[in-house]
Amino acid sequence: MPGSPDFYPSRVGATEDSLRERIDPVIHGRGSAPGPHGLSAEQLRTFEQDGFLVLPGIMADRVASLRAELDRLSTAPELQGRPEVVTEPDSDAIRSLFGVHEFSELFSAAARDSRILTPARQLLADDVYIHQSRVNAKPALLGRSFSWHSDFETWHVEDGIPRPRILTGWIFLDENRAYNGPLLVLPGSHRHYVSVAGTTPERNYLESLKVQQAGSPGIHILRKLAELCGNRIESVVGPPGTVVFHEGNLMHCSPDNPSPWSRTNLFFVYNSLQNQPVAPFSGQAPRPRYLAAPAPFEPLVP
Ligand SMILES: O=C(O)CCC(=O)C(=O)O
Ligand SMILES: [Fe+2]
Repeated sequence: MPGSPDFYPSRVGATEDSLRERIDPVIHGRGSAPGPHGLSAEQLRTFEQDGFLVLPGIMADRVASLRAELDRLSTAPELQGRPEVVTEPDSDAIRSLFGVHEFSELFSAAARDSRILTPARQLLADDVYIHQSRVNAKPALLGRSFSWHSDFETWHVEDGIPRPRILTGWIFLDENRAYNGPLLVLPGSHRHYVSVAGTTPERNYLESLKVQQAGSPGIHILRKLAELCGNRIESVVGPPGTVVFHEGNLMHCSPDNPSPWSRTNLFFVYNSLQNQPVAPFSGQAPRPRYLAAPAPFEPLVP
């Protein structure tokens, strides 16, 4: 089978990172807001300009049950030793739990809650399915950083997601504060594509889910990108139950959590049904299903 065209090459053996044009729109339709949970024209503009949109506390009523369910899953005998459970690079504390919507009806229901699914469908202007779900626990004192990256760059190179018509809707299960390791974003960076130097090691995810190296851009291109975006970094903070829509190609990272409180967030990656994966552009085998859902793709219904 001939390979699909690669409109967003990255990790293709270059010696230096480079900036490339983003050829896709950021929001994919401007129709009227679909129902009571649709985004306003102003919210669409914010997402389009900044690459993210924060809705403080809108799903607070689900937080207690999701936290309790997470506590249950974290110690569930059937999950012990499974690859979906990723520990921190320097301790046995849980860093991430992947595939939560497949393990738990409560998580699956949260992904279909109209307050998060309706805007996701509206922004992508299509039916959507879940490419990946995860909880990042960022435990008190032990939660370690995430390097600068664009999620889309990884999903493109390692999972074969063709175009940036994909986004993450995430829900704070704890308050996210300036000092507990919140996400740091470069607003506007999603409108540029960073093609990262180097190549992708075989089965890179075994390493990258603990400490990402391949696909994380270096200081020169980060400075250039920051300059294009007004030299401004924003931390994404808010109370539990806050929902954030995060464009797939937004450049972001997050620091260690040095505080005595956890910073736990739940992420659902929604992909447009018109943007189904092809063979990974790394040339390697597809990643396991808990990282990259395989066909058949069923549209989610709110
Ligand atoms: O949870 C975090 O702080 C960073 C998460 C992130 O960027 C990712 O999992 O792709
Ligand atoms: Fe990320």
